[in-house]
Amino acid sequence: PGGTKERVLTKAGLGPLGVLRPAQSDKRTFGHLLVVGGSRSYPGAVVLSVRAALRSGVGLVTAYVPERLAPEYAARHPEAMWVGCPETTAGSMAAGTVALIRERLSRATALLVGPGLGAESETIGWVANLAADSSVPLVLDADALRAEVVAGIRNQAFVCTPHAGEFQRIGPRLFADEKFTAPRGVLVLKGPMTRITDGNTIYHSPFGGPVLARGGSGDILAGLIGGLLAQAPGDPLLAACRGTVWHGRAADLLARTRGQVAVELSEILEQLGPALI
Ligand code: NPW
Ligand code: AMP
Ligand code: MG
Repeated sequence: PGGTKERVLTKAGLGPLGVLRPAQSDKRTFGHLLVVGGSRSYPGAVVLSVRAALRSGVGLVTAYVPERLAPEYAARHPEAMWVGCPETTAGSMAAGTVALIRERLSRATALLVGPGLGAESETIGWVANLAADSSVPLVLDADALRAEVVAGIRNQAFVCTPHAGEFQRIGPRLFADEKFTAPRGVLVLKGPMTRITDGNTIYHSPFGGPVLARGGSGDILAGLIGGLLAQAPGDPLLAACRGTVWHGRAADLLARTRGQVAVELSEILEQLGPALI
């Protein structure tokens, strides 16, 4: 719309992320992120999101995944609390999952839904209900990026992180809705030049390059933004901008030190610490 301001994000956009944590703190000081994702078809994505969230500085991460996947995930990444959820015959999370999530929702500070979730109608149905009446701010990514989910969001703050295909699937018109005006809704439109907007200002991220053009990059970004939102639930724009800059700088460092080709995406996680310096 006319009058929209544009800004380029810089390293300064990371703010005080790299400074020491206050001495008088405990895990509750840094928020509690719930992550909902995973299916038999896409078992890896939610692990990448959770691992990124664990490195975001968040105090607690609880992940809701299909029950058959939970034991192995817990063995590999015991820092997160993995909750095994009932499955459909095709291996996505079934409707009974929503009751398990609601048990802990009142103690959570942000909710990330979507990585590896799958597209089964039963699963998308309860996800839409959860998004509609969530009491905490949301990050919607991947399979949760559907018109029926986004259209149902009511008053809570939220961040949507679509790539160009998911943006088209939701329908760009929905993003023109008034709910996408500050401070509630934030759109992170991912691509070679990721753009972020709260409806007032468009922020361009110059960070990250084609080393990110491989499966799983977006799942890591969603975990980071979710972890940052859980630490500052009142500011979805800050979480979206900081997460995008942090992710992009880590990718730039990875490409510089290890090249763009013979790398695995989880190596980005090792660069998140150096990316803050
Ligand atoms: P098509 O059909 O590919 O030509 P999807 P996804 C299009 C999980 N992952 N720019 C696409 O086009 C995710 O978390 C698991 C523009 C289709 O029309 C999700 O749960 C991984 N268009 C699931 O996979 C690693 C693009 O968008 C539409 C585009 C599916 O996610 C990989 C919808 O696309 C992945 O993250 C782009 N960059 N990309 C794992 N290790 O477990 C796709 N499209 O098929 O719903 O999108 O991103 O593959
Ligand atoms: P997804 O498709 O959900 O895995 O998200 C891909 C992530 O990688 C997003 O953060 C994109 O901005 C980023 N990405 C993919 N390709 C490029 C590229 N060529 N240059 C910069 N960033 C990219
Ligand atoms: Mg994705």
